[in-house]
Amino acid sequence: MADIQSTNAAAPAIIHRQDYSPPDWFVPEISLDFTLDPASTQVRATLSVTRNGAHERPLILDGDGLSPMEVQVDGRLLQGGEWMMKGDALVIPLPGDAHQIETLVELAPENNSKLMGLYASGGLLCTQCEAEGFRRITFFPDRPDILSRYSVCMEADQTRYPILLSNGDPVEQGSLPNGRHWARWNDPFPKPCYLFALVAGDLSCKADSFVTMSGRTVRLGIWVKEGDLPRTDHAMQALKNSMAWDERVYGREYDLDVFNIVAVADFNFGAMENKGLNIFNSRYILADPETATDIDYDGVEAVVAHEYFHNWSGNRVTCRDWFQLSLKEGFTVFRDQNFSADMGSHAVKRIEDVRVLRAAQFQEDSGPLAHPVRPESYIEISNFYTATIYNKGAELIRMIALMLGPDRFRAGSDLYFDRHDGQAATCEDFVKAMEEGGGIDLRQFRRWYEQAGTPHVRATLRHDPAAQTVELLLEQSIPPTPGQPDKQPMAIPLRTALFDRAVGRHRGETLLMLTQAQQSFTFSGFADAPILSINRGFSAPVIVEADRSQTELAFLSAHDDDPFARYEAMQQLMVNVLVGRVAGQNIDEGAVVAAIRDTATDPKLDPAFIAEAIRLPSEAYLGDQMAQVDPDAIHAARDALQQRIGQQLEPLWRDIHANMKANGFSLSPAAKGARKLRNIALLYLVASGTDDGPTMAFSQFDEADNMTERQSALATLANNISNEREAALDIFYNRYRSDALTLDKWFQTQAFASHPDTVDLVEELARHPDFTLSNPNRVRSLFGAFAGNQWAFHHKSGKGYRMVADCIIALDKINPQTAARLAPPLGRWRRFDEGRAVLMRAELQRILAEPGLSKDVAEQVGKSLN
Ligand code: 0A1
Ligand code: ZN
Repeated sequence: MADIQSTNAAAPAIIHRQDYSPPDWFVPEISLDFTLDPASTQVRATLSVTRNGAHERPLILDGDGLSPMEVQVDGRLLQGGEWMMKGDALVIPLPGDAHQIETLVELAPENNSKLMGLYASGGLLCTQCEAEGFRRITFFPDRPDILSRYSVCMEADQTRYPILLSNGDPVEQGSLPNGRHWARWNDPFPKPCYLFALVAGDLSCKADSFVTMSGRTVRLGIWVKEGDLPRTDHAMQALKNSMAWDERVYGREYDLDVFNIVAVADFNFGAMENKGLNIFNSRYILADPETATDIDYDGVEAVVAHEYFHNWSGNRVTCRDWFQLSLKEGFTVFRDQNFSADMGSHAVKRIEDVRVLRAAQFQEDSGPLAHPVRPESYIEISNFYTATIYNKGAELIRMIALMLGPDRFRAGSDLYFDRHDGQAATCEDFVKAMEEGGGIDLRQFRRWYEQAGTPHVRATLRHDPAAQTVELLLEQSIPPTPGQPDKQPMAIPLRTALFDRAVGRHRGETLLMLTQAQQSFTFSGFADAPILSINRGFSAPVIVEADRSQTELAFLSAHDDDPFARYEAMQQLMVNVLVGRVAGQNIDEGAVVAAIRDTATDPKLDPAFIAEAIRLPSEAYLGDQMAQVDPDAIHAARDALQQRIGQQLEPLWRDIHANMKANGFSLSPAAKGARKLRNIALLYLVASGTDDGPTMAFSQFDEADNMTERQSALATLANNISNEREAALDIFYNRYRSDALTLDKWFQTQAFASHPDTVDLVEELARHPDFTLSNPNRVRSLFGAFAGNQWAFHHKSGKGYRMVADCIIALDKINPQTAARLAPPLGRWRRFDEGRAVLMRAELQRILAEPGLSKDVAEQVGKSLN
């Protein structure tokens, strides 16, 4: 494979954080004129530019695929030779310190399959500029530390595009000859160009209003296709709740007279926080009981909140450069997590968030793509919208909030927002504001931003009966990650309690700060050895290794008053049995079955919590606990245990399934919890192999008045070979084939199924007439779900690897961003046996040898091979 290097000879440029330098030119004002048309759109941009300090460097305007049709300076048309192209950038030498630059370019939005810049989606024209899409619309210094006031005029066909939206407030509109019309919008807040947006289309508005804490009325609009209007209620309620929450919890008020949201069908990510004009992937706006699961409803609420919260954490205070991305993303995820917890259950939300962190971020942190929360370098910034930047970033803020307590944390956030309002800031600015506003020294804590890798904490408890003391020895280690072989100790806050076996309680929780490689803490007054409950609430994003017997874990699973720790004890009980069995030990499942029975029958517990606690850990999580992942053995062990739990507690599952059936649909936390528990009961029943399992699942599928129960029954059926499986899949397809978001569930359920033929089924589905590479949601539903299905994807034939690699190669020609996001599962080859590792590497090498590969995919695949 020696010639691979030479086929990709031109090494792409690496951008380094240390190379940051302030801009040579500022752009305080920009006026944009769009003559919109899907085949040919003209963009005239007028920039007022000012020189930053004394230098003689020319003005350099970024472009991506643009060629200037005109360049003017101060009203004079420049001749060729008075400007030049350097790569994709436009270079204009300028004599004075302040000038007006005008450029004209032409775009073809209907040919823009990358979904970056101005593109067409389902009859709409819309934009996506973060991170570097604005340069695909017009020539501009495309970096987040250039803040400009925007005035935007759009002209378009009145019938095809009756609605014209942009950032800020609408100021004027009018008709034109030839069936065209125009509208002008002004945004009074200076913003970076990644927050620019426009939308043109035939849209209907769900309208509402919100009165802010200072008494201003804000007009709210959610813009969708007319037929989707009935599916916007939940998003609107979530928006109003978010606005009220940010006022109450952070003292932050909305600042424009209008707040608009638009739903689009083709979108690379979840949504985008453009100032005053959020653009959403429609899956995070549209929801009704017929088509959306409870998870979908929660996703809508969380993403609406996330984008809204960015108005302060991201827009009013933005990022100086893209290395600071977690400044806005980590903080905003932390804010949306707490909002969702306040709207529902704190315990369940924390469990869900930790599950996501472990599934996505811990895997990233232990593989070839590991990077710090504040990275040092990148090739393609789109690849850095990662679980580390978002979810680990949120955990860092959570630790700061824990160490400070609510009042001092609020003092810190107030200082941060007030000090940096209207600025492009850094992670360091945030940490300093927390230190000063909250009164804390975060010198050592800063390492969390610098060092990649998930810290391991070994906890050993030593009891001295004579002295009646216990010593807790804590040892931390951080594994090497790419470019960081040696690590310094981190400051790790661990909420800890010691339980008295006799009384089933602890004597008060303490927050231990582990700051050294090894540290010991002594507690007195313990005649008997207590049981350790540590990292309660998952207070730090670390892996704890504590030697606790199955008896001790069973004790915690019954008595721990911290719901996360209680859940964790249950999970660890199950992990011990499963990992032990995969390693060939015959470990008794009695403690697991008893703990599940006791938890499921405890009347004091919330059904939503019970559902989380009694679920077996995922196959992927089990793989993470092993030195080498054995997908087949893990699947077999987990499946067998699931069956035993199903059989041994069969009457309990039948009871729960009958008792948790609701009378009518509601979205209350209690109703959602009941559905969650009922679905787990069905899963165990079917897993037990009982004769009527498939018919019970089919009845639930058939009779459900909501998608949560219907899809869950379908997913349960999809795992096993049965006539009911085929019937339910057919019915589902025929019922929802015309609704893209719901049809995605049909693809996803099959791709994620624990079925022996999943690999072949996915291959067939990729040829299905409803499968398309041009819609990112559809691609993720099939190949994203499949690559997350450990047993199926790691089929030892290597067929799964080949299919995903084929998809990446084909998609890269259309949409590199979405293609690159499918690569990381192939990069985990070091975690598998030699046979699989060789096959995975071969696919990575095949991708890398592809001529004309995007830098998005080249970066992910290249790093994965190193
Ligand atoms: N800032 C958005 C995420 C986002 C990033 C890049 C995009 O381009 C395709 C789109 C969205 C957020 O955090 O929600
Ligand atoms: Zn965000």
